[in-house]
Amino acid sequence: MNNAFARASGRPATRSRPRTALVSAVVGLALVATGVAVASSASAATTLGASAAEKGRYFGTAVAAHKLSDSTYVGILNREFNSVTPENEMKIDATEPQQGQFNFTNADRIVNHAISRGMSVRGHTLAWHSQQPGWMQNMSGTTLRNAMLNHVTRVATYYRGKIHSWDVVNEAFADGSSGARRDSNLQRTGNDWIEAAFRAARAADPGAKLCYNDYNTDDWTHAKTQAVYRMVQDFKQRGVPIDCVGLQSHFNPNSPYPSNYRTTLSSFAALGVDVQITELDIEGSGTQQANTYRNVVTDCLAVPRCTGITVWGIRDSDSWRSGGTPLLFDNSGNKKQAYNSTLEALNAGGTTPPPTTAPPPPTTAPPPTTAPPTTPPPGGAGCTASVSLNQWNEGFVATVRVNAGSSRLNGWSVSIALPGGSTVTNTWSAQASGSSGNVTFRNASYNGTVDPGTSTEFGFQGTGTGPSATPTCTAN
Ligand code: 9MR
Repeated sequence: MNNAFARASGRPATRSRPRTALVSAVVGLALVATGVAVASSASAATTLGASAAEKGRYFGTAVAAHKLSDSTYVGILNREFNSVTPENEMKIDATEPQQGQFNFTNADRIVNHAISRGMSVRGHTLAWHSQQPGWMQNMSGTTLRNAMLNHVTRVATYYRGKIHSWDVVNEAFADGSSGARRDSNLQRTGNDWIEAAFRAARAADPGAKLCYNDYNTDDWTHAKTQAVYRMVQDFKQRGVPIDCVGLQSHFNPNSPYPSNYRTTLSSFAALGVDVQITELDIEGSGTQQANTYRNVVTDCLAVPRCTGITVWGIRDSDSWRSGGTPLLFDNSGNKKQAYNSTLEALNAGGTTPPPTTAPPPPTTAPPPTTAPPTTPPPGGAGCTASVSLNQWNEGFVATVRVNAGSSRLNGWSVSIALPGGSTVTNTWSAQASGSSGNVTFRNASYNGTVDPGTSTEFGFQGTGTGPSATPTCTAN
């Protein structure tokens, strides 16, 4: 990793970006024109990380620990990137599989790999409604609140000094036009659960930037974007410790790159937080994909507080949406057209002065991009279930809530009709029978018992179109 930025600090210099850097002659002229002293060089940077570092930014990727033995993967990682995000290894189910028993083995493999090479590390994620271990899914109220805060404290303390930015809370807002918080066991502990998590994270690692991270918050006109904006504004006004907003930026035909993306970035920045593009992938190919990557990078570089970009994987085959070939390297590790446009945009980029005012919020909410979840009230004994869908072009993630009626559930099964051609590829917190047509999900060993009037959650990922029919829940 030949990267002055990463070597110098080990974390992105976002509070005071370096004012001198080795930059290309073209960029050098642009910066001189704005009064910034720079040294110029005759040639442009040849890797993503080096080019981003010249702009005081990082360029990162999600990394999976089990791929660190793949020499093609590691070769690209070490050559191109100066920041990493563990793709799954720091999530709650990975780091605290049993309550009070922490496991950092796989996360440490990534952290050690990164730090020993001068890369910085984004932590993902301390508090989330999803990928909770079974013991946490079963909790509620004060017990859950305390367990969550203990988790935040223990994990952030363990990694103190090693993480440049933490996704303290992930995906806490609902899709659609409501602008509401997403219902979850954490949300039901009280609306202040997010700020409580941020305060605990600050206490545990005062040097880390603390981020709120979400998806479908890229379009400035969307209700969800506006809702997150209002929360960050409120946190800043009340002194809740928050330093950054993460825009996941998973782009695909259902959730395309919006032409007002730069407005979104600059509007959040104007609240006094950094903005980070945290899980970038862009479905498509060829020139269309290359141009969209170019636009995203150009937008980020135009906003001084857009401090870094992370792509959600290295090769297309490493992507959670591999069918959409959304990344910068092909399955063999060759650079794609999108790689070239990304590097060109990084090399061409400069910065503009920070915006002073945010544009006004839209007066009308646009239609939701995904159907809002419906939660029928559980009636009588037995159970009901509802599905919340995150759909993209070739696949989906379904989150299913199982609600107990007036009697305690001692085991449940949920039958879900999948449209023709759709296949379940991955299930968590339940066991699936079958993978297409009518698929039945039975409770896992730890979440079969659901008290009257409470609920539990499981999820699955699939290819094709997600379910639209109401699921059938059966109590054992
Ligand atoms: O890429 C991750 C994939 O390997 C997991 O199966 C999935 C399970 O939830 O999570 C993926 O990462 C998600 C990230 O943690 C949060 N934003 C959405 C990402 C894609 O689902």
